[in-house]
Amino acid sequence: MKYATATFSLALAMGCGLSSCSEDDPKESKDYVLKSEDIRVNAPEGGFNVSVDQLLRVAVESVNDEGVSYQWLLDGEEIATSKTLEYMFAQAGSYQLTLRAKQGNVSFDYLYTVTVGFDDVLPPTSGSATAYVTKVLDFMPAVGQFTNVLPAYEEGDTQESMNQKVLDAIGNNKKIMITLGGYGGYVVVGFDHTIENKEGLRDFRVLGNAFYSAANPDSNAPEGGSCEPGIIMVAYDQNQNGLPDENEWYEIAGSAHEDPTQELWYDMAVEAGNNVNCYKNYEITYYRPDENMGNPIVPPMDEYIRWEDNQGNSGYKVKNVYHRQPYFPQWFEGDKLTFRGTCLPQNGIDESGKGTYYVLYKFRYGYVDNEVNTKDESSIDIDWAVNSKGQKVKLPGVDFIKIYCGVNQENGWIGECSTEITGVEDLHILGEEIPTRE
Ligand SMILES: [Ca+2]
Ligand SMILES: [Ca+2]
Ligand SMILES: [Ca+2]
Repeated sequence: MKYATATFSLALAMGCGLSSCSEDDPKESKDYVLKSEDIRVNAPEGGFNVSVDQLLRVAVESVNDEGVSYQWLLDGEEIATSKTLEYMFAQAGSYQLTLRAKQGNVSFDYLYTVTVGFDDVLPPTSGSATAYVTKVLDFMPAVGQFTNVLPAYEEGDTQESMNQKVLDAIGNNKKIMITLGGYGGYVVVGFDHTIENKEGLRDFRVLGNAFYSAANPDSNAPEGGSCEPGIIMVAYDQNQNGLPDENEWYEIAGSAHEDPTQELWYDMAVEAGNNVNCYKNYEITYYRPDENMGNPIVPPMDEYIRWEDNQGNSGYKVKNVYHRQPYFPQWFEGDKLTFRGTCLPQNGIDESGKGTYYVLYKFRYGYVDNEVNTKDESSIDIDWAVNSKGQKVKLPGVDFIKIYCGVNQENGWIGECSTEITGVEDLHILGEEIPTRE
């Protein structure tokens, strides 16, 4: 009975569509009054499932479209005003889709969940694939005492020649150290194959130079020393264009992403007056210092390079007496450098109380240059990747890795917290089986 009514009304609505009536015509639109049950969407149980970059088409069945407008909202933001929705999702994750049907002052919302993932099945990794970095796509360290040194900048160097120097250092298992400088400094690397995300296993390791301090005055302290965490982003080349597109990046959610208060040194850092917030949309800008305008700077210099962040903080990066070269990347031509990302709690504490013994404490897991390379927690499970909303996504594998320094902190005479890297290893090609965390 209901079906017959719907068919009849639909025919009427179509007839109306062919003639001259419109929703602007008050005489005609008052004949039909929209009711909630007049709109139907054939949604699967548990919501829609779709793959990244594939078309989701949602058709609406209605009794009568007279004076009725349709609006589609994704997580509350309008994405379409057509009756039938056609939409492609650029990022994996879970979304709330709302259909809003409106007639005059009458409005009904219909809510659906859309789960966006990947349906790709990776071909087996070929026998000739190497476990190590084979490409460097970008490299921009932030201000730091080893910037322009690791690797060395020489007059005339360009972004391209610096990328090549980084590849010569950390590519192909050479294991020569590079620095990312202070917060935000980054490198983007690629491989000759896709690093597979194997179920239940960690998949790759980024090598750093983290070590534990041998003589912490606080003998009860948790593990720490020189832990200078870099945050990892991963990209699966879903569109197969050989490049990491903006929408293809996901961040590895390490322990402080999950809950910074669980770090074993958290209370100590609070007591030391550290900034222990974990900022999700942090942004910092460093301003080129005067030495680039022909004024040599004689260290030490407390007010060397000015910085500002988007949390209302600002200050200067210092130049120390041990490293006298410019700390601002010399092949970069602009007057200021801006970096964005997650900013981790400050993990450095002066354990001597007089500025002589700094300990940079270890985060529990999920970062680079944070755990000794031989320990399991230096390795990463691709399953820890999250989208910009912090939702877990299940990538089939990873073609590109970006690493950026995750802490903005100066630690007295030892200088800024700066992530160092010597390479990346595909654990599956090396035959290392490291179970993921519980
Ligand atoms: Ca895995
Ligand atoms: Ca791509
Ligand atoms: Ca380091």
